[in-house]
Amino acid sequence: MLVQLEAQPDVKRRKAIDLDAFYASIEQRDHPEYRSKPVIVGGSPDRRGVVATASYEARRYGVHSAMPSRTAQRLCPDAIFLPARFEVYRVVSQQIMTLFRQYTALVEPLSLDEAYLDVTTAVHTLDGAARLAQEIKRQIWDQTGLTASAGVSYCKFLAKMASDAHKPDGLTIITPEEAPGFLEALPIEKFFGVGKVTSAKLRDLGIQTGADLKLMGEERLRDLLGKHGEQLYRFACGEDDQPVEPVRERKSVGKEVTLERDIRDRNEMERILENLSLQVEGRLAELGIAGKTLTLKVRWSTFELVTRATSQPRGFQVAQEMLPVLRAMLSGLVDDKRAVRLLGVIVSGLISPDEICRARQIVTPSPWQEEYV
Ligand code: DCP
Ligand code: MG
Repeated sequence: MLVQLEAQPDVKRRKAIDLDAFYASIEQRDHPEYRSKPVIVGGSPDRRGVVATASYEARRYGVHSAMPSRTAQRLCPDAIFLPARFEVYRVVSQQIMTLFRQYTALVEPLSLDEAYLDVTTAVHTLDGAARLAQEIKRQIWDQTGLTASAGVSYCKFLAKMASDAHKPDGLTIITPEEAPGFLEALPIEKFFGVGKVTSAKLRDLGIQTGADLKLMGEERLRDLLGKHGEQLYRFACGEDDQPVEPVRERKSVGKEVTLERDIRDRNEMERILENLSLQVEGRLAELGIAGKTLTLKVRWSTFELVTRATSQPRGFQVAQEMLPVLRAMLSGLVDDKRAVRLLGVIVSGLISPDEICRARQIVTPSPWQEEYV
């Protein structure tokens, strides 16, 4: 006789980690003279810009993200306004995401400075998860000189709430026992996905906290807000079974084109490769990365596929560097007899432009850094 035992429902261990005043902290890190001062990163107040973020010193004056810079200046006249340096922020983002992936493969980035981690298999208890969060926070500090806030709980929604609870440099655990009390007291605006419109609707009905949401019941919330209402009710009850969905780490950047008609003309192929490498250059610049290996992909009219790759320690980041190498690889492949139906250019072995600069031992900025200023 086989007796199947119901598996003990396992408490998942999830956490959210979010860096504090991300862009502004990086500026303070890189410019010691701005430390302990109100720093605002974003558009200039003279040019109708908006605030991307503000240091905690500036937040004390009421400055926050998405506020017109002019308003921010009025609230905090001593604020130091700085333009964003996205290429630097991207490098730090890659650093922290790589760090997270050393602890679990289940990393779901939410933005440049924030991710969910599922550490259910790495640790056995929520306390263990909290110790791991402490260790990750320390690693972030050691590797980047930045502080982060972490939230640990059994689901994504509560982990996120927990990470916001004690910013900056916070670490908050919400256990299954603590969750109902925490949620009952939580103002509705703090519930994930509740914006101005929803909160106004709810406040009109006298609903102010999680406890009120629960009292209102699933049906009435569904009538009022549709599917979102159902979700909100489940959140208020501390139920959220959304898995942490990892985004695979990017391994390459490539562009390819299937030609409208098969071609034999070498000049035409080179023109297409130039176009493709410009597109690859643009994508690399957007992502703030470069790569050590350049691959040429050719599909013959017979559908047979061939690739040729070249690596160089100084890396590839702009079309100008890719083209001579692509031309050389192309010469080794094509002859007058066979026609080509597809061409592709791929850059892999991705590395940050910083590493490339080091490999080239140059001190000048990389060719496309100016784009972001
Ligand atoms: N950001 C932006 N515009 C917004 C919100 C954010 O450009 N409206 C950018 C700037 C932030 C970064 O994204 O530094 C991360 O966003 P967060 O919401 O995590 O905000 P911060 O990290 O700046 O502050 P906090 O300490 O509240 O996380
Ligand atoms: Mg942040």
